[in-house]
Amino acid sequence: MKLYFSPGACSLSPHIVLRELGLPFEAVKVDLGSKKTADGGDFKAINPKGYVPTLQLDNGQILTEGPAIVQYLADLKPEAKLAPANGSWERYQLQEWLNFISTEIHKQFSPLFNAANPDSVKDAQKTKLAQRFAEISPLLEKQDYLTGSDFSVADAYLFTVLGWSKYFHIDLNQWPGIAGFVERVSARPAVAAAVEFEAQAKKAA
Ligand SMILES: N[C@@H](CCC(=O)N[C@@H](CS)C(=O)NCC(=O)O)C(=O)O
Repeated sequence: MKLYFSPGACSLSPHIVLRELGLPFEAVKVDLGSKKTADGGDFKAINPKGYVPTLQLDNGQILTEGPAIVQYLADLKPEAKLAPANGSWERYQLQEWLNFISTEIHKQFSPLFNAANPDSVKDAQKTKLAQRFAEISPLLEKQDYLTGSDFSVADAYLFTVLGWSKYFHIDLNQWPGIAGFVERVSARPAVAAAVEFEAQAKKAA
């Protein structure tokens, strides 16, 4: 399997999941500006949408969209319990979290990355994000992870997007549940390995 990624982008979520599962994979760095892969290939020929994460299976099939990719990966190794069984109520609750993170957090960060947006737009986005963080923080004070006591693919995704707060001077310590969550997830060996790998990949740019 190949995971097309960009250091620190939302592709960190499936990267963490691959390492948590101990699955063999090749990480292929993508330059999101030029849409070139590290070996100079045309990334848009692989994913015409031009964004990461993108997963390429050994048979050549391509899967895009982070929430779909992490569920596909978790289902390759159900015994690792990174996602509940398909069709179960708990699986729908996991999907509820993945959709929430995608639409209410991930895509609310996106305007902050666009230098062309005025401060008024960015401030409004920060207010929305703060509201979401305030909503989920109490839950994460009561339990270690989003779905309970066990780490799931939703936690990999939430951890990934929370990591962008540092670029925009959003101090996560305002929300003790969130701050504790980030500390817990950072301490997981697979997560630390993924983060370190991407830091090195960024330096090698
Ligand atoms: N809907 C996609 C969005 C992925 C996405 O936003 N990827 C960003 C990095 S976090 C990207 O590659 N942006 C470059 C671009 O859109 O040109 C998903 O959820 O996987």
